[in-house]
Amino acid sequence: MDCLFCKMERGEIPVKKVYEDELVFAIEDINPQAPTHILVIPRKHLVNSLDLTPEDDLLMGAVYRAAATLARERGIAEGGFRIVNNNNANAGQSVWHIHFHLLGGRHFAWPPG
Ligand code: DGP
Repeated sequence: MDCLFCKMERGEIPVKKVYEDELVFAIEDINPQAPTHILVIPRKHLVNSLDLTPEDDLLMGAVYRAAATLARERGIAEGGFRIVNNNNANAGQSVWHIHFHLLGGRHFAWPPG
């Protein structure tokens, strides 16, 4: 399949995985928006949250646990962090394989831009 994150998952595009388990892997974002900016990526190809079905409930738990593990490892857990999932055009989704941004190491405004 001609999908960037699927190619990374299969090892066809070399990328440093900073975390991986059976269900997800994580990489540093190429265009970081915060001192810590990691993408947690399900191995399964789903376009975005709209593709989730009940069989993905375990997968979503794995996503959030991986992000929390990485937040602790990177020392951003106590200070605060965000987990962001962009869905479709208005949200700015640019890669069409579901992924979750772990952002931390600075203050974030609310509401988001
Ligand atoms: P989104 O806009 O939510 O679809 O986020 C896609 C993110 O993927 C964006 O922050 C940049 C990142 N990205 C795109 N291409 C690559 C790549 O080749 N390597 C890495 N590490 N990140 C990428």
